[in-house]
Amino acid sequence: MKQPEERFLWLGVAVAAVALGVILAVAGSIFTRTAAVKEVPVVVTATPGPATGVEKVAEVTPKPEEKPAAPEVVAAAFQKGGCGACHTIPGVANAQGTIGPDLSKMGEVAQERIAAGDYQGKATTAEEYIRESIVEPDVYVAPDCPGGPCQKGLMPATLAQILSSEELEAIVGYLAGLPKPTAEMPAEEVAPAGLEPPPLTEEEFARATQIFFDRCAGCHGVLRKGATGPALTPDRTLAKGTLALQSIIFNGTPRGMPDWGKQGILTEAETELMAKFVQHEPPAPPEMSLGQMKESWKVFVPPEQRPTAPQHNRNWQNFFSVTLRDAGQVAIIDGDTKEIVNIVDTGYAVHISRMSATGRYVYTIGRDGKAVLIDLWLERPDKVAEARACYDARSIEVSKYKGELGDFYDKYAIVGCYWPPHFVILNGLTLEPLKVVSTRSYTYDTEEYHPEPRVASIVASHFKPQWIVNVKETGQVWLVDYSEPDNPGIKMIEAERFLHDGGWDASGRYFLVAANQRDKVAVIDAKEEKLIALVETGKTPHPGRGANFVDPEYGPVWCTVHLGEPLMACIGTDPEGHPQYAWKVVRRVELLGGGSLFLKTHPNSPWIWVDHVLNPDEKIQRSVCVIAKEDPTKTARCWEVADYGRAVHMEYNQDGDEVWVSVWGQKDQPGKTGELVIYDDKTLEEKARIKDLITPTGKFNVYNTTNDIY
Ligand code: DHE
Repeated sequence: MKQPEERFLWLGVAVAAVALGVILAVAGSIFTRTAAVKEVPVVVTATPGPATGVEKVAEVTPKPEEKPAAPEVVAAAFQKGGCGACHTIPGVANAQGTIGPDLSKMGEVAQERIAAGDYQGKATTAEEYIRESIVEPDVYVAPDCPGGPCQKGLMPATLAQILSSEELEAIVGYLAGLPKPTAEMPAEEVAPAGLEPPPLTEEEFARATQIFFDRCAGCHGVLRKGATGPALTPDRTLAKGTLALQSIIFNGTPRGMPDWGKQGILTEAETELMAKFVQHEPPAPPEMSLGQMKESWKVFVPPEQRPTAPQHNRNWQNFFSVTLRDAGQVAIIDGDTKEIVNIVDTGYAVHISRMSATGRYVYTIGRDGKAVLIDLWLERPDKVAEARACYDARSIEVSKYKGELGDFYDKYAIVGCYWPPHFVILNGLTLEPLKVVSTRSYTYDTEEYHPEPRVASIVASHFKPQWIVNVKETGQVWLVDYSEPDNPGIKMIEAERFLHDGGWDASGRYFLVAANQRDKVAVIDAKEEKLIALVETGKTPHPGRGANFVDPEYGPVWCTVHLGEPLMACIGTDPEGHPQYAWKVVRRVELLGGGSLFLKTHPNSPWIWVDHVLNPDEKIQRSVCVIAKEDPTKTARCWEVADYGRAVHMEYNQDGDEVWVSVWGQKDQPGKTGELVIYDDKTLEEKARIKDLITPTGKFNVYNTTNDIY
């Protein structure tokens, strides 16, 4: 494992693009800072074109080219340097990077920077300043990268060796002219004709395929058509080139792409490998038949041999099922005593646990598509059955209807798959796979065929024997009638593309699901079986299951946090009592930072808790905040949960007076693999830590999960 310093230095190499910005980022903030501080003295416009309106007072070597470079030369230079991967550069196709500073006003900002007291370099003109920032990037580091302060070493010093002097001057000349672009460039980033992907050996290709599956497919899709993350097909990636792609993979983006290199999860060589891999056509993964699923099916304890009453005296309704992500296990923890009752082998990277309608059984689903059934009534709770329903999955749910149409408690389960794109109905007590249904279909809006519409969240309706199945890429919500599993009825509701996670409102009638890349939340009325609203909430909503509370001003609301901005947004959910607020964002609360994945509350709690898992700032990543229900206008308190890892996902105990937060560490760092921190929810004081767990992420209290309390 590389030391952080080493990795940090490397950034320089990988992030060709960032270079410009780190220094040049000087832009925005410098602009405001210096304007207030001192008068701008002198600057040069040695290159024709830049409409800076600033008087020429000096000339220094090297003398820039007199003639502005042709637009296609400028465009090709930016493309070769990969600048747009990290910077926003007006006029340059797809240059909307958010790793390095925004270069929209670079010419003006360079002049301001030179005039500022803290500038230590040799430049006296905008062109010299920009050239210096590329050739010697650490001479001056700009303070305001989009994800926080820019850092030394981020902008690679190697860019000058990669670019020819003509290309370097083309970039310098163009940036010096901003904010008024000096050349009209092609609107599209185009890969030069005949460009081939960088060669990979068979072994490298196989390795990259596996890494992509483990780390990237969740957001970009196995076929790389894009969803939570953008499409990564060669028509797009070839134009970006290895250097730019590698920089993004290494550094992440403030909109939620993890910084795989910086975190040390992928090595420098692996980020380069992945940058090359995504320029190739994606390999076609295998399909899976019901017969294959049945081959993987195992029953360890048949239903007739299971106890008819709990075989222990523990309060199993207050058990927690805790994902130990990188161990391929879940820990069953007694919420009363905080003892680990058992650690159960479940399969690769369990994503979520859901409880049976009676609460007795825990159903887990791993990224490897393996479903595991755990019986909490055994003397030592353990798995009683398992089956693999696909190669890649994120969701599992059970039948929860009991009423005049029948008693379906603990009868069926459903697994929602990412690959192959299908769902599978299983026997709820044995996990025998019963029926597989493909979700391949047509996008709801343009009615185009999509080869990989993945199943995201699934919830069980309380009104009918129905599951609400969210099909991500096609933007359809499927109401699947499970009363006859061999002949499931399906009602398709058009909603919005990129459906992801969601939860019920407090009444249990309305299901609210994030269409994350569309910045919206879709509201499904489970009783009337229709879409009743699409609500724009903010950049990339990510609610987990959301949080319900009664707002002092707006009545019952359901809230979500966002990946793309520091925001909790609450939607009115009471069309009868508060019709004027129903299905509108009525409350916006600014958070500590973006990158939030989850929020949680409980009817007995005075707080709403939020995390910031994917924020680029280490301190913010490991911080949680609480918002007071009686004054939900701001965060009431924020604090760091640990001095390592990321604070992720909160869960209440059965009584709603304790909150459990995971510290998500790294499997191979002893002492820092992860832990659970337990807080008194009234006082917010720490009560206990359950230490040395391997990468705990989600945790699910039996009572709260069974009863949809959040
Ligand atoms: Fe999740 C819920 C998909 C990354 C932890 N995650 C969900 C759900 C989906 C989903 C569809 C809703 C399930 C449901 O309710 O039926 N998650 C995805 C992804 O596609 C994504 C973005 C990328 C990937 O490759 O998986 C992703 N998720 C993560 C993580 O990185 C997390 C933090 C750790 C991990 O396990 O990889 C993570 N996701 C969770 C958790 C929930 C979840 C803890 C359940 C929240 C709840 O309270 O219900």
